[in-house]
Amino acid sequence: MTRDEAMQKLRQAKLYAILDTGYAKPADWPGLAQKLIAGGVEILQIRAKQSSPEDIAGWTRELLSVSAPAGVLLIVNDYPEIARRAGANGCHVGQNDRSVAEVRKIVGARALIGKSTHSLPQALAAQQEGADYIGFGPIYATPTKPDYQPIGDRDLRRLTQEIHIPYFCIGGIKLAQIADLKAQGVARVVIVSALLQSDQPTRYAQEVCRRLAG
Ligand code: TZP
Ligand code: MG
Repeated sequence: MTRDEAMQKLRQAKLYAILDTGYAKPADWPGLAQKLIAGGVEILQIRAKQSSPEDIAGWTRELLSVSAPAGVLLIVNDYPEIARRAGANGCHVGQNDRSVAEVRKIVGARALIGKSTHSLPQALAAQQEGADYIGFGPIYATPTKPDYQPIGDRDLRRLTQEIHIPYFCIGGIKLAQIADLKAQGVARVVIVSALLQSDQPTRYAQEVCRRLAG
């Protein structure tokens, strides 16, 4: 996929799901990815905080065989070298990881680089730094990142005005929050636990997309 194609997919995407070892075992990821993609997920991330780089590289290759034919972007959390070597569409880094410029040197010009941000100043800094997209949150309290203070929805209006790269709200987002987020101008969300713990991930994703579009 060219950079332009990846950027276009990124801009169009509304629902970004993370496959996280905290909620689903990697052996189940390919099947889960199929179901999420069927429900309208357009970006998938691999997030495996306790796993070895070798394992993560293997899972990345497996998932690419599901995501790529569907035209879905696959992003690797934390490991630009793996993203590069496995041919993933990009890498996602946090505030304590390497800078966007350093990650860019590893992943190359084509790959997307996402950055986690937890405040409006961090979001502005990530945009300035050259991130292709940002995650912004946790908006609401979440067991997936229990040590983070939720930031709430108060800055979302300003984010909409001041951030010109795609931004995805994240953290404690479930179906019930979509209307509130939409009312604040939010167009894109990342969901982890609500999708991975759903009995019907396809239906859940479809309903998130329907509410985001409606
Ligand atoms: N970054 C900010 S909040 C969060 C991450 C990775 C976790 C979101 O998970 P959930 O389960 O959708 O609340
Ligand atoms: Mg990280």
